[in-house]
Amino acid sequence: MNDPKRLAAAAALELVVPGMKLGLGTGSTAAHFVELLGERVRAGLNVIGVPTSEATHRLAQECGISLTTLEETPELDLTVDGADEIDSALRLIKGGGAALLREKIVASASRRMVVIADGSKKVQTLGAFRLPIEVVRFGVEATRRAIIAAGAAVGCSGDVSLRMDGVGHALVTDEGHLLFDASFGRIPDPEGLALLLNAVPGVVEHGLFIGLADEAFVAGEGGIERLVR
Ligand code: ABF
Repeated sequence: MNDPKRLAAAAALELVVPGMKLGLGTGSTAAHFVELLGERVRAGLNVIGVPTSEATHRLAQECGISLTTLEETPELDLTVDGADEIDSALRLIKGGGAALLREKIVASASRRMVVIADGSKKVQTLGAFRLPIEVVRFGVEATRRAIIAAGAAVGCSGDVSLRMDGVGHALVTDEGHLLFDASFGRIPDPEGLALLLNAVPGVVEHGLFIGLADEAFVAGEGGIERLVR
């Protein structure tokens, strides 16, 4: 096992104890965690999980992990999830996997959130990765313009475009919404941008995760780096 994403996932797995109620993340790094957790479950580990996407739901079922919902289990012990960017304050950009809404709800319902990633995700300043923003279908062009204005108010400008699926249609999220990706470039004031985006009618959620991640396991050439907020 020398895949950095799998190494990071294995490090997070050490935090799991019997009886835990887990949030199961989305993306390729989180998939490693789900697979490794499944091996422990098949060896007798007793945990339950809330998946953050339909894709993770399917994978967790295949791995034999007992699943629940936030309706049945509204308080989780630990969420393990990936990220697209991580800065030194453990602020994240997430949503490359189109699962940011459920991911943020599950992370917010968890006592602890641990991020797992390869070294390429660490950045000085968020924003090289296009910021995903989940929006309702109604009034989508008006919402796009309001998002552009919100970015401009905190010094962020750039293309804001609908995410397409593989066959030329606008991608539809698990919750039935659309996604914009905003090429804002460097985001000098993530908190300010998050507040303004939260106030845009039509925006359901965005990929700035601020104050949610408690720690991160980042796998690089030198091994696993543990970051704590
Ligand atoms: C998911 O994992 C997404 O929010 C994020 O975009 C993605 C990272 O993907 P990967 O682990 O495949 O690099 O949590």
